[in-house]
Amino acid sequence: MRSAFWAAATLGVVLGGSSPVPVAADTSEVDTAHTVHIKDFAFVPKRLRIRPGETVRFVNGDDEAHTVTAVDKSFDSAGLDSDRSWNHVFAKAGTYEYFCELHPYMKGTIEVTR
Ligand SMILES: [Cu+2]
Repeated sequence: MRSAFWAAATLGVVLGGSSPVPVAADTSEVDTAHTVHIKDFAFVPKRLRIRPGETVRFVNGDDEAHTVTAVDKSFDSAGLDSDRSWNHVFAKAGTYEYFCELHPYMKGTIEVTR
């Protein structure tokens, strides 16, 4: 009886915990080589150079919410709470200027070159 109880309890923990599926998909599908950290009201690195088709992950390390918004509005993370991340695939070559809508002085550039 005890073992059955523990099996059920363990199963409950597994099912009740954070689902492992999105996490696994997250790490396998996302190219984590390119990360822009949002820290102390700045994008770090401020300028990042990548290849077409690569993904950039933006991670908000501040206690404040931020956005990652293209100047030309071609992409927008919407509000990104503390410790949240947002990924964007840059399919085409070009220079993408972006900023934070909540703090417009926060600016960054993604340079996509072949
Ligand atoms: Cu901001």
